[in-house]
Amino acid sequence: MKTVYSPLHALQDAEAEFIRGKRVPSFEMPRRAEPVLARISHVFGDQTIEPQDFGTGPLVRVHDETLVAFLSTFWDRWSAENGPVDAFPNAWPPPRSHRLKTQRIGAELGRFCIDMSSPIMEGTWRAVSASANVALTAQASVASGEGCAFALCRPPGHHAGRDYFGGYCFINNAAVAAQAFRDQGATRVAVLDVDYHHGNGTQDIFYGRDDVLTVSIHADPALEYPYYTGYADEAGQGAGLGFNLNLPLPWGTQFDAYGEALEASLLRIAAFGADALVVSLGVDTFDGDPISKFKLHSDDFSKIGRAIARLRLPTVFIMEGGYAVEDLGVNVVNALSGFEDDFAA
Ligand code: OKP
Ligand code: ZN
Repeated sequence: MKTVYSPLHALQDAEAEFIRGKRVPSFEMPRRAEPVLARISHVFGDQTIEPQDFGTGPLVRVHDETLVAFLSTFWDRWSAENGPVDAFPNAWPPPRSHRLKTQRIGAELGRFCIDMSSPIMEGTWRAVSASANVALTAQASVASGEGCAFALCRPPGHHAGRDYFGGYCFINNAAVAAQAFRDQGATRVAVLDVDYHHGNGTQDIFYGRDDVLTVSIHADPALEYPYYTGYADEAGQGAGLGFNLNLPLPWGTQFDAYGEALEASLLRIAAFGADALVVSLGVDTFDGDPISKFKLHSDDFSKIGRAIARLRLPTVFIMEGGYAVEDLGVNVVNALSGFEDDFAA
């Protein structure tokens, strides 16, 4: 499988995030890419390609222009006022706020940023736009008949919504890729999110639409980030009603129950009649993941890949989460090679 990769991801290098009142080293770090790259070259040979530059056009197809403008210009304004310090919001608009325009960059940050795990630093925009270009390059390769491709995206994207960012995510790479398929003529596109955390941003972006089916298998949001969405009764709205499927699972979930949710997801996607598939590939469902509580083993990721291949759809895999850095290469590449084995067969 062809992998798209850009070393610019390393420019997003957060010193810290905040968990339960404590400032801790960020689990989402540049080092995450290394074992994945190493395992890819070991299993697939030297097949990584650099992304092309697609500019902001494809981003504003799924995000508000205000978010894209904010992210791309934030650092100059912030660092002029505060110096070169990682930017976290320290104020958020309360529900029902009506004065949303202020003259302070820090207050604007709270308008767009939903949490304290996603600081902006000098290189953030370059890393984030490279990540989106990685996704778009993989999508373009699949659209031109490649069958499948892997976008080794960092920072990840599935928590970024139409006009907000957070959860280590800034631009929703999976949504950008799905929309690119639509804009190039696909009638129906499915997004399958197997990251441990609910793909709230992807859900948000496509919630009112029936042309992009969003399916997410994740930990019960009553217990886990992103907390406020990801429940089973969120089915879409308006024209999009019936085109969002959430499959929350309890802490401790092993592959038996996980596999059943996966089968239900694949049935829904098959019934939808998708022309193309985008997989938000998080492997933080792994037993050894430091921030998660599912119990999948490394060989279970091969099973996930093989199951997805049965859809026989042109498929773009987009890297999302996974924080057990030592095992990340094996887990990610197991999913990809499981897919490839059964896709070709
Ligand atoms: C990103 B992805 C942990 C605090 C949560 C944000 C997690 C973002 C996960 N209790 N911090 O979906 O892997
Ligand atoms: Zn995750």
